[in-house]
Amino acid sequence: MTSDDSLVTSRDRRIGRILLNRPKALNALTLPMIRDCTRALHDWAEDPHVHAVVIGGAGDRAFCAGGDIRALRDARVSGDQAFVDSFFAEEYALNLLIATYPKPCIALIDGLCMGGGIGVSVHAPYRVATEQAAFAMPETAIGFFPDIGATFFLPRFPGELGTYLGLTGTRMTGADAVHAGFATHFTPRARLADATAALARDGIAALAAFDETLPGFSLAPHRTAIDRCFAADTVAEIVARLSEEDADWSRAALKALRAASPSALHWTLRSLRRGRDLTLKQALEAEFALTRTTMAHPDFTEGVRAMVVDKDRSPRWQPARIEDVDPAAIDALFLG
Ligand code: QUE
Repeated sequence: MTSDDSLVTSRDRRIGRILLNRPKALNALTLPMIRDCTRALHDWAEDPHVHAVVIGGAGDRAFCAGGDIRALRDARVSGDQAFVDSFFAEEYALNLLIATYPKPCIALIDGLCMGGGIGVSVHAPYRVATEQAAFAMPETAIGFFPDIGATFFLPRFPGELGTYLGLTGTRMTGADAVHAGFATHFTPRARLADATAALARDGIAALAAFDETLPGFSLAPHRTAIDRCFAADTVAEIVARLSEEDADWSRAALKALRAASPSALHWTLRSLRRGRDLTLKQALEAEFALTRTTMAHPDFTEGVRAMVVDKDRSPRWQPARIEDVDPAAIDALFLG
């Protein structure tokens, strides 16, 4: 267990339980948490008394707000590339371990779930979202790109929904997250403790009783327009198509794209298109390679400063406009 209990593992009858336990930091994943989570999963894979693993977050504000991007920014600023490499390599290895785990893994997602939090839930075969859950891949807002296997799973969401979510960082409710593919089950927060107890008593079969009637998909009326706009091959063309729409969703999308790092939008679109043809393992390898470039770019340190450290929400991107990103420089990143 981590020295400060930021990751708590326990056994309860048939299940192993993992609790992300940094509620004041919205359970954001640190490297020690990633290491402890990995160790517990390896131990339980060999333990015949453990039939399934349940992962959840402490408190009611967040399942997990993402990776510990403050620590990544600090490492970047002090030139500690070894920390940056260890963080991403071990985080992505954990994502793959969850995807290939020999026993059922169940994520209980209540509250905010973003970035690295999606990475430790979306690859599990069972993902229960509550009516208080909020899902997002908001990396372009901090000068980064959707990683943790997002370049594998977002292109597999219906139509161009994944391109829309990955570029704009739009938040989804728990119910919408089931429609999109982030989650598989929908259960009210008030029943989560019962669900955990039932899983411990009866194993994975208990989960069927915790899948309540799903409200309709709030984006259903916009699906055709989303697919039309986000099927474009360049960020500039996506912006042009959105500008032709006259709807609240398209205005919000444009606003998000204008606020995001222009470089990050280009990395993201190229990565999502490439990910269509990759396996999860290949996608994670490609993402790791891309972290080298993106972490060296000034937009990451500036984005984390503006959104998380100083919280002024006014990043100064370099370059500042989508049309000023050099296409040849982006192409060079995606060769080979
Ligand atoms: C975009 C992001 C992240 C974000 C804010 C954004 C992100 C992330 C965090 C975060 C939140 C709380 C913490 C923390 C990090 O915020 O990925 O350490 O305590 O992890 O606008 O992508």
